[in-house]
Parts: sequence; C-alpha cells; structure tokens
Amino acid sequence: MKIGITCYPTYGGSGAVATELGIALAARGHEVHFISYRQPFRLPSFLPRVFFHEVQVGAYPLFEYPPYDLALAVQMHEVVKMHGVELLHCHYAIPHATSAWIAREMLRAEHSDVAVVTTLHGTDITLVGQDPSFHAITKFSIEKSDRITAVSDYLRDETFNAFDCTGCRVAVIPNFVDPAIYDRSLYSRSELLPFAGDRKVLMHISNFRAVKRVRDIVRIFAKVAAETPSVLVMVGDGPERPAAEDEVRALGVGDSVFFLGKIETVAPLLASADVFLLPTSSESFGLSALEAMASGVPVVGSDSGGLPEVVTNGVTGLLYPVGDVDSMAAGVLSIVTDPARQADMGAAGADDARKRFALDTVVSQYEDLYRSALKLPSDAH
Ligand code: GMT
Repeated sequence: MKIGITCYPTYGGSGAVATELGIALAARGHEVHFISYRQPFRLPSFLPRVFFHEVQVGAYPLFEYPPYDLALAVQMHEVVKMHGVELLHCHYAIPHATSAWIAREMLRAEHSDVAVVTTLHGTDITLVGQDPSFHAITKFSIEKSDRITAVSDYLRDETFNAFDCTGCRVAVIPNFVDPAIYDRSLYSRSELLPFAGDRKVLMHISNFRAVKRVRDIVRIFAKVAAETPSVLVMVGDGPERPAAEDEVRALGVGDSVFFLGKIETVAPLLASADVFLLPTSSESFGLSALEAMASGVPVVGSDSGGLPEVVTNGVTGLLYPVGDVDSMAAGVLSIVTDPARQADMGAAGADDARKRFALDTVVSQYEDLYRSALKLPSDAH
C-alpha cells in the first residue's frame, strides 16, 4: 500500500507513535509518505520506502494567523496525486483530519479519491477538541474519516461522550513498543548516568504540560529522597518546566534533580531508571509508561484515564488517585527498598509490554484497518 502519514513532528507521544508506525510499515514493504511542517523527531534521515514532504506555509502581511491547515491540505492533495498515495493516516484530529477531508474533497472534484483514517491520541478529544472554538470542527472531521481509531478504551468512551458521536465506529488500537530497542540489557547505567552513583533513579519523561503535574513529581521525589538516597531525572521540556524548577528550589532538592532537556532516544535512559513517575491528571494511554515497562521499570502514577489499561496496578506498577503525593511516595519507597519486588515488577512489565503491546501485532491491526478502509481483501498487500 502507499500510505500518507501526518502527525505533529515535535516532541510528543502521538508523533512518536506515528513515526514508528510509518517506519514499521515501510519495513513491511509499504511506501510511506510523511507530510508535516518538519521532519518527525524519531525519523532518521533516510530509510528505504520512506519519504518526507515538508508543508510550507506562504507568508503574507495580511495573515496574522498563517493558515497551516490549508497548506497541509494542499500538500496532502499534491502527494496523493504525485505518488499515488491511497490512504492518509492522520494522527491527532485537529487540524490533520480536517485537512485530509479538504484534500479528499479536492480530489473527488477531480474524479480521484483517497481514504482517510484518523487516530485519536488524547487531548485532541479530552481538551482541545472540547474547546468551543474547535468542538464542531473536531466532531465533523472525525465523522468524515473513513476509519477512526483511539489508543485506549478510555479515549474511545471519551470520544462518544464528548461528541455524542453515536454514528462513529471507533476501533481501539493501542500504542506499541519495539522490544528490540526498549531492552534493559543493552545499556549501561554507570556510563550513562555517572552522577547517580549508587543512588536510586526516579525518572519522568514528557512534554511538561499542565496535565503532567510536574510539581507532584518533585514533591514525590523529595519525600522519597528524605528516606533513601535517590536522584530525579527529568527528561523533556515544555511550559511547566519553570514550575518544576520552582518546586525543586522550594523543597531544597536541587543537588539531586537533573533536568536533561529534550532527548530523542530515551531507551538508554529508561534502562537506567529504578522507577518511572507519571502522576498525570488524565493520560489517554501513557506511551512513556509503556516504554518504561518494556525497559523493565515499574511505573508509579495516577489511577486515571487510560493509564490503568497500560499499567496493571500491583503487578507492573502502582497507581493512586490523582494528586495523592503521599501514597505515590510510599509506593515508590515500597519498590526501591525491596530489590526483589522491584525486579519482579520490572520483569512483569517487560513481559506484559512484549505480550500485549508488541509492535508486530499492533502494526498488523493497522494494516487490517487500512485494507478495510480501501475495501481490499484482508490478506492483500
Ligand atoms: O494528546 C496529547 O496531549 C498529545 C499526545 C502527544 O502527542 O504527546 O499525547 C497523547 O498521545 C500519546 C500517544 O498516543 C499518549 O500516550 C498520551 O497519553 C496522550 N496524552 C494525553 O492524553 C495527555
């Protein structure tokens, strides 16, 4: 198949999933065309059967808000015509699904066509899509997609609730990990994090937005560090980083908290962690938690959104009510002070990640969905 993939190319789970899906599809022989305003951050410079088409938005003094969605629609239309792309797979509803609908209408006016698949990732439904300025266009764009997927049961249900989308058929296809990359045995912690020494390593990776509750992460860490020698490694960047840094100063833990900034390849870091923290207020899936599990790292986080579908409470991690910093700190301590428990939970997470979220299984699910959108026989390539 010839597949166009549009995603946000910058740091974030939806772009990571879209890019790794495209790479896996190309490895299976499909031709993949990424269409976005920048090369996706997890896409290496060249791979066979993988192409990148940059969306250029023309500048004009009248444009206080340059219309990226229209430029994207034009680029999608162009790529379909030039390369015979059969299907556009949009990751994150707005504006990608809207642009794909426009591109398809343009093609139909020329007696051509393209199938549109939209994968809902999280805040496109739970936050941004519910903003009054985007609600109607989000609902419209979802309903006009040929196939819709959500990354968790939670997100599928939220889609029905938020958009009263009774006619929508939302297939749940979870996110996935490549076990060949997220493998603890491949990396050496002492080389990578020499500053940690023998101390326990608590880690968080995100784009530091308000939903991540980064102040809670620092508060949990301060309680743990008061009981056992530990460091906190914060990976990523975003609007709430100053708030986290404020909390570090306020709690006087600056000499054991390390902000590493945006890092594209996180597998070696995760393999160096003892516990992964994700106390987010609402996470539709929690790709970073899955990557931690695959790396043999127990997850301590909140019992909300789609996270309980990824982390099995008491088996591969510990989940508590949002904001319950005391319990989360006690949970971390119960893991890091009991090496056997930490090893069991880590091994259970790695095993579960390989069984329930294996790359091969999930990519096959997407292939089946594409074939059904294109009305191809189920085993045709
Ligand atoms: O929806 C977002 O906030 C953005 C998105 C991203 O690009 O990081 O994150 C969402 O998609 C990820 C990949 O499917 C999920 O693992 C994250 O849980 C989800 N974020 C939220 O729901 C807050």
